[in-house]
Amino acid sequence: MNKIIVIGASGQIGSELTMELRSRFGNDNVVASDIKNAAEDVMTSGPFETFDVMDEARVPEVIKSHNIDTVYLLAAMLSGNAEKFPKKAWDLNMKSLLSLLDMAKEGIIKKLFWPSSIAVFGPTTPKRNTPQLTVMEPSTVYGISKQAGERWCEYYYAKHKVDVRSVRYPGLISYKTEAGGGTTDYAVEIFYEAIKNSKYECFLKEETALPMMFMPDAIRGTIDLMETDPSHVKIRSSYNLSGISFTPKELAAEIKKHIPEFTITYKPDFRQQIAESWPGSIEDTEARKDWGWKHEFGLAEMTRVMLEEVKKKLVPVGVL
Ligand code: AKB
Repeated sequence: MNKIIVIGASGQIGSELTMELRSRFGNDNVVASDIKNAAEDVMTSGPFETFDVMDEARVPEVIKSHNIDTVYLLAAMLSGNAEKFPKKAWDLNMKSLLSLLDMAKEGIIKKLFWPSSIAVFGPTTPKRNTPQLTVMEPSTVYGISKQAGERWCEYYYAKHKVDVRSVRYPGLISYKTEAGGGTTDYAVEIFYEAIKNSKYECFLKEETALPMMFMPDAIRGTIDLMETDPSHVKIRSSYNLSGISFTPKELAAEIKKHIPEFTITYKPDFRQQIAESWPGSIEDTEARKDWGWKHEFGLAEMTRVMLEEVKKKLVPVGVL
C-alpha cells in the first residue's frame, strides 16, 4: 500500500484530491499538509501536517516520519497573483518542485505528481484544439514557471529515472473550495453571484473561450495517471488534458436556463490579457491513448451540479 502526502491540501484541488485519495486508499495512508488549515473534513478525517513547502529541512523530515513514497505537490501561485508577485511566484513554483524532484532522485520518495497548466502555451500557440507538441512561448510569470517545471520533470525522468507525472490542467470548476488568484476563477465566482444576487460582473470579455474542466473529472484523471503502469506514461513533461471549452457568454446562457433573471456584465481587467494568451481549446489524444483518459462532464451537466451544490452550501451559512 502506498503512503501518500498531498502538499497544498487546503487549496481548490488539494482539498478534493485528499478526500478522494483517502476514500480509495484509507484515511491513515493519506497525509494532508499545507501552510494553513484546510477544510474541516480534510483536517479531521486523517493525518494533517502544517508546514511551508519552502522549508527545505521540514519537508523531508515530514516525508520520512510518515514513510511517504508518493507525493502530490499542489502548492503553487496561480496566474493572476503571479503577475502581482513575480519573484515570489517563481520561487514558490520552482523551488518546491526542484526540492521534491531531488528527493525522488535520492530515493526518499518513489513517485511525484506535479500539476502543469494550459498557461504553458502563449500568444504564438495555435488557439484551437492546441496539440500536445506545439509552439510554446508563455507570456505570463505563471506560464513561464510551468513551462520551466515541465522541462525539469522531463530532465529528471531522462537523467535520473525519476517517476514524475503531470497534466496540464485547464481552468478547474468546483464547489468545495473556491479557487484563488487564477484567470479562470470567473467560472467559479459566477455561480456564487448568480445564486446570491442573480447577476455577475465578469473580469473577462464575453467572447473569451478557455479550456475548462469540472473538478470530479480532474481528480479522477489525476489519480488514474498516478495509478497507471509506468510503462504507459510516455510523456514525462506534462499531458494535455481536455474537458469543456466555453466563453463567459456561453456559461451565462447556461446559468440563465436555471435562473432566468440572471444577468451578466463585462468589465475586463488585467486578466483579459492573460486569457487572450492562452488557447481556447486543447486536444488530448496522447492522454486518451496512453492511459485511457476520458472526461465525463459537459457544460450543461457541470452547470446543473454547480448550481445545486453551491445553493446547498450557501443556505446553512445564512447567505440565502
Ligand atoms: C489559472 O487561471 O491560473 C489556473 C490555470 C489555468 O492554471 N486556473
